[in-house]
Amino acid sequence: MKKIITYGTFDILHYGHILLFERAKALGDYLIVGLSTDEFNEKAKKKQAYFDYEKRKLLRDSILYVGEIMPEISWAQKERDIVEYGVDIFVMGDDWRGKFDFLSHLCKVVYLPRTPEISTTKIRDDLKRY
Ligand code: C2G
Repeated sequence: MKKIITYGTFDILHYGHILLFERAKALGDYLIVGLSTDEFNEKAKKKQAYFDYEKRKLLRDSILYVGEIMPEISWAQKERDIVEYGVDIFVMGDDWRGKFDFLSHLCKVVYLPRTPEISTTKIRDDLKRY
């Protein structure tokens, strides 16, 4: 079974996230999502998600492409996760291109094109105008 892993906050779920899940899953058989915890968002990413971790996790559980969710609590957990989960492919959107090449000694690293016209920030900004 070919395992894929990806990480993110996935706040205010939108089709850009779902397309990423779909394309990541298409690379293998089982997709693991490292979902950024609220604490990791606040401390490391300096951003606060609109939905808290439990709600963001619930949305993911309903998605066909996602095999399982685990918490992303630090930038440094990826290497351990790849080994412990027996991951074959690490996937991120290409806004991260190059940032995770250091993982290529452990598994294949793939950057998928972002869906350009949508983002959680854009949704939040657009809603402010209503
Ligand atoms: N994404 C995408 N298209 C969009 C928006 C996001 O393909 N329109 C992808 C991003 O490239 C990323 C994933 O969806 O691979 C999750 O995006 P975010 O929730 O914004 O996560 P991010 O803040 O990039 O944090 O350790 C990695 C980090 O947790 C990633």
